[in-house]
Amino acid sequence: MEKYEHEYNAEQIQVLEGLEHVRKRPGMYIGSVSVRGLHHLVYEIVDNAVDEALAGYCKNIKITIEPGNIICVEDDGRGIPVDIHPKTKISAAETVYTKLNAGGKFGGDSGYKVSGGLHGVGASVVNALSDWTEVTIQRDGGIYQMKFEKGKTIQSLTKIGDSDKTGTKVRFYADGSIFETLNYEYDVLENRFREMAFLTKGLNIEIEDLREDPPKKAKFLYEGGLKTFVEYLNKNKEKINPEPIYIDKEGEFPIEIAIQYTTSYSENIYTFVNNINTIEGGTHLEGFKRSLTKVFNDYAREKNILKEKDANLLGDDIREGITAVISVKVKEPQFEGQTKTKLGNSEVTGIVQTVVNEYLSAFLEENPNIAKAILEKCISASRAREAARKARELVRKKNSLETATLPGKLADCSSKIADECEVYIVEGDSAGGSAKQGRDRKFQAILPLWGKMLNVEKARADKIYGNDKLNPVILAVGAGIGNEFDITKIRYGKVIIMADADVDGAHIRTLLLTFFFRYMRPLIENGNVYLAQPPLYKLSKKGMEDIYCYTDEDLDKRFKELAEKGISRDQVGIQRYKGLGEMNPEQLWETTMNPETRILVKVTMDDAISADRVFSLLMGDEVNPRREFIEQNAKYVKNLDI
Ligand code: 1YM
Repeated sequence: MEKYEHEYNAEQIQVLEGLEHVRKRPGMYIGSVSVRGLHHLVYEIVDNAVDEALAGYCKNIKITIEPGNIICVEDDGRGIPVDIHPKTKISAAETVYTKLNAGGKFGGDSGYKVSGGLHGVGASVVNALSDWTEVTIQRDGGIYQMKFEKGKTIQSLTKIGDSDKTGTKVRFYADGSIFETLNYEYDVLENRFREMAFLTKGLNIEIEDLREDPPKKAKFLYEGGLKTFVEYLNKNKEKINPEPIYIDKEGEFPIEIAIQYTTSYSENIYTFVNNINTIEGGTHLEGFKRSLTKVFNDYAREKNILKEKDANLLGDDIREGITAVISVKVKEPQFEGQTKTKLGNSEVTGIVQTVVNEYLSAFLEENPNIAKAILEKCISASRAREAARKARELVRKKNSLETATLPGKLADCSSKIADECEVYIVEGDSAGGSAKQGRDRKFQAILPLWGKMLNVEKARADKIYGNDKLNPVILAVGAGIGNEFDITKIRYGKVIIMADADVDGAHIRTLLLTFFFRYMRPLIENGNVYLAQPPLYKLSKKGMEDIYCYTDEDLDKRFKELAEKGISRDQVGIQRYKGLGEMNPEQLWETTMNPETRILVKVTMDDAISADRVFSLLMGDEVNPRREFIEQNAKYVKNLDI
């Protein structure tokens, strides 16, 4: 017995060391300590509740952001087991919250719980990174509670009452000494929970933000699963098949797929493995693509839509205008790739392919009109691809004739080291002129654009290559477009859009961002795209250095500071900048281009799904949803962050 007592303590010490390591190296467990990592804490706890829903025991999950950035997650599942765990000699619930990797469900078959990578690292990591955590469990007729501070048990699991209900409630307050911010972003959480609800048919997820008065809240429950997801994604697009093609099959492993074609030119396929967005794709996507290409080609041949002399349609042609969501549940997923979001399990390809083959060929047979409409679009995509190839060759030939492959308007920098180089894409010739004179020509290049820009949302690739506004951008960046885009070839580490802070500027910014999003997406994903922030005001007074203000809040703050020094508003001259062109080269350098003093906003794409929706909404054909969006977001539009 003595010996056991000793081992028990050793175990406990090991537990503490495990969580201590989480606190020392949080990035290893949750990716980062930015707001992203903070949100990760919420996902970890909600994941446990969703697992309980997938196991068939939980119907409702509620997430509350309480005032002061406290998170509360509740579910109506079985409740985390409260019995004493034989190995650790503490309750199962306390073990889950204090032992690293215990979240992998030692209580029974682990089902589809994901191990490894950033996901599923479990409740103990949340506990370790929280100032305090409080867990309340209703189970076996009782209410049980335990409390922790910075991962250490303050109160072991204790019965505090009786109840005939079951469920788990977790409240935690993240540790402000670990995270850069404790401010949860409601919109980001709402998007993720909507996605989770789409992915888990029949699960009711509610979110409420009590930090605001009145509280923000949303409720997601989709009986249609991925079918509803695809309808949501295509809300602002014109559909070819009004009802999504829908596959839901429990075979060797669960496969759920929804497909809807639109008249747009982009391909939007989102894939998930165990509810995790596999951004880099993998074997499930591979199986899907192979099947799609084969089934459509076979059908087109059989029905003589493709004649004997015609070449097969390419995958790219068949996927033009497609919106699809693929979700598979795999027992032991292997995640590969740079961000560990690429499914590696090789057996998945063939299984997905077989399932899609069977459903899709049956669907085409039963819906000949839809099949015909989709194939017509594929064939015109194929023709456009051929035209694009010719356009591209023409551009290449022309460029090689001129020997220089760089656009004439580009004022290049002298350095050739991409990492230290920047290109400013500037609206208007006069601002371009100031920028050229004001820049540091060693590492800053200037590309002036003028006139009306092509809306890529309404154009195919063949129109892009020959376009006199976009072609200089493609050549300057130097890495191609679309499937041929090669991030290792970019000529500048920073691609900076510099446009006026007015409506026209916002328009050109959105057009360029749409172009980058649709045709050079890795450039955004890799964090190479920036927005320059020119000042809105200049304050000047004799004997005082000029002060530049970048926002209205900034202006108020500066006036307050001046007032403290006894300088009143009417003693200072205030100039409002309407456009970049109003600044002389020195001013433009000082305020907007000098790396020491400028403000750059990095364009990030946390969420390709919302970005796609926003772009098709801002740039597409449907007018009403666009008006709605602009009305709802008017105050944010100037800081459009996709
Ligand atoms: C608000 C967070 O954690 N719910 C939750 C967690 C568990 C169970 C039910 C559960 C699982 C099992 C059996 C099982 C967990 N249990 C464990 C462990 N909500 C939340 N609801 N009974 C209940 O998997 O066999 C880990 S999580 F390991 F203790 F079983």
